[in-house]
Amino acid sequence: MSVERETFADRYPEEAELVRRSFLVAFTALGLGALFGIIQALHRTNVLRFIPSTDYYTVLTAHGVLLVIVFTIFYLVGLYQWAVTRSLDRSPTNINFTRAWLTLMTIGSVITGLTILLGFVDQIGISADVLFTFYAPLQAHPLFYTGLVVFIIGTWLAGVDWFRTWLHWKQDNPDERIPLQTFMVLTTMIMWYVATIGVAIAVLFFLLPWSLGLIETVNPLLTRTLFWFFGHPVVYFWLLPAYMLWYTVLPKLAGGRLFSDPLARVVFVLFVLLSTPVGIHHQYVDPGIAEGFKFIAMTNTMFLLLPSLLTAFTVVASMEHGARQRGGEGLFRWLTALPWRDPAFTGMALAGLMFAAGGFSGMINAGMNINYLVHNTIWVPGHFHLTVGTAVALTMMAGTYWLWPQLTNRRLYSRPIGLLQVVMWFGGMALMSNSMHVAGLYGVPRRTAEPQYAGFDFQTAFGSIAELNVQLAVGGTLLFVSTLLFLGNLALSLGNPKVDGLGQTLPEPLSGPDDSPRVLDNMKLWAGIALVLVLLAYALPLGAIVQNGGLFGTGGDAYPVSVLGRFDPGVGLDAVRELLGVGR
Ligand code: HEM
Ligand SMILES: [Cu+2]
Repeated sequence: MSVERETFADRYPEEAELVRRSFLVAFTALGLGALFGIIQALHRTNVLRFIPSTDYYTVLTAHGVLLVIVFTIFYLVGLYQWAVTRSLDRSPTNINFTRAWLTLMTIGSVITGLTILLGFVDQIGISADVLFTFYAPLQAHPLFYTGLVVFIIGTWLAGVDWFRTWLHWKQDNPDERIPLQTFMVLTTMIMWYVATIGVAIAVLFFLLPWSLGLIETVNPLLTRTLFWFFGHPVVYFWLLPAYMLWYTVLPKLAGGRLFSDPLARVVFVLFVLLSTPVGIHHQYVDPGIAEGFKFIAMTNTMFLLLPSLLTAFTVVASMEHGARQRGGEGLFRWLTALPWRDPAFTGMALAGLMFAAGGFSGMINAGMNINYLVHNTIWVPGHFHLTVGTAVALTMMAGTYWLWPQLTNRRLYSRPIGLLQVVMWFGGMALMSNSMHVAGLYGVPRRTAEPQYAGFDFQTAFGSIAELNVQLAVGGTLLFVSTLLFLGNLALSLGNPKVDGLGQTLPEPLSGPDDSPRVLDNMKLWAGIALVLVLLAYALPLGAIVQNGGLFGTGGDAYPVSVLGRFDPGVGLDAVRELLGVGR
């Protein structure tokens, strides 16, 4: 077999096995998550109800956690393991270490997942209906947080593994630039280390001790803020593997080469710097954080448009280059020269298109004042089903169509089914997310089994809420069927015979790494600046939160259990007097 046609599985059989294993966990989570997705889509639209509404939060928590923690992150570690090994052309320094972190991550996910699912069985008394944002005052069983800790430690060790492999490579290649894919992996992990500081503190020092009963109360605003410190950058943790596929694989699928390697590096560095000091933009309506800090978060957020616009430019330019290599001509006619029958290409291209739409609704979310219009409405899930639910998830599925043969030496079972699958996802999501956005504008809430509020009318400009519900249900169903097609196609591929020569190489960029300034490869510098920016954005608000509410909150009875027992008319009267400036 010629080296050209050698697959990843031929060259690195053990690593390929580990990548397959992480994909297996990812796709199991995807299947389960999609099942819960369709259940809640049909339930909240009243189309089909077979769970009691009291179980809705168990379903919603499982849906969120399985999809945005387990599916995306297991796919990421599989993809990144492939990318580091491939681009450095080198095995991990110690593959048992690689096995160990993957095992840790798996154990953590199983513990967390089971803790959530046990919520369906009331008799056991274990549950974690805390949604994927899991901040106080919602409280889960300690096993939920324990699983999360184990999982996160696993991801940290994955980063250690990749940095270590890179450092060894560097000793052997002191003068070479970091290969692009490895560069992407390392920058993503720096961002991840910075981001997870927040969630690690929240879980280890507050939520876990609290659910174990070691401390009595927590400061909800503090744990919320620490969560969103992590909760925004985590969206880039989902997104960056998709970016890696767009930058390094999509141009090849289009028949060309990446337009600019230096630009890709700049984009990843920008995410390291800009992704963390923005989390407060999820807290515009939280009392207890000064407006000024919210404003700073908003400004920082708007800067994040830059790397995404750069990406749109580079990726489209690379596609156009590919199309012209294939004989495409004209101002727009080159579009027809692209390989639209290839599910890997079409899936990624459609995912990118949806990402643009998601970017627009994201701008609305980020605007401090206009956010009030959509906050906590179903608009918000409408937005992130375009971004993580399509730009990321669909790119990962499409990428798998290309990667799978190289990990298994087996051809894909059916390319036409793959094509149908990605188009169906696009269509289903167009319907579901459109209806969510519109319903959100009418004030339909998210995260509830009973959004209809009997006796209350939602006013619509045209059409009706019933119509939007049908859209949501049909869209959700298409998505579910699409997931089944994806999983079925992969499962059937395993029945194909092994063949030789399925290997694919990735072409060099038009403008290569040597055109980029060396300072871009200085990981320590970027990590340092990122930390300084985080301090600037967070030191003061966190200080104020702790000063006002205490590290562990102000007390255990924040919720009036009975209005009558508590209400002291004297206090209210005093306040009014003070306002009016009249003495007693
Ligand atoms: C089969 C496809 C899917 C369907 C039918 C579906 C449906 C839904 C619906 C209807 C909601 C809103 C529930 C509510 O607020 O009451 C929701 C929430 C959510 N979905 Fe999906 N979804 C699907 C796929 C995905 C994917 C691929 C992802 C991410 C990779 C995702 C991530 C989420 C998250 C994070 C939430 C919010 C959970 C929360 O509010 O705590 N979904 N989904
Ligand atoms: Cu955000």
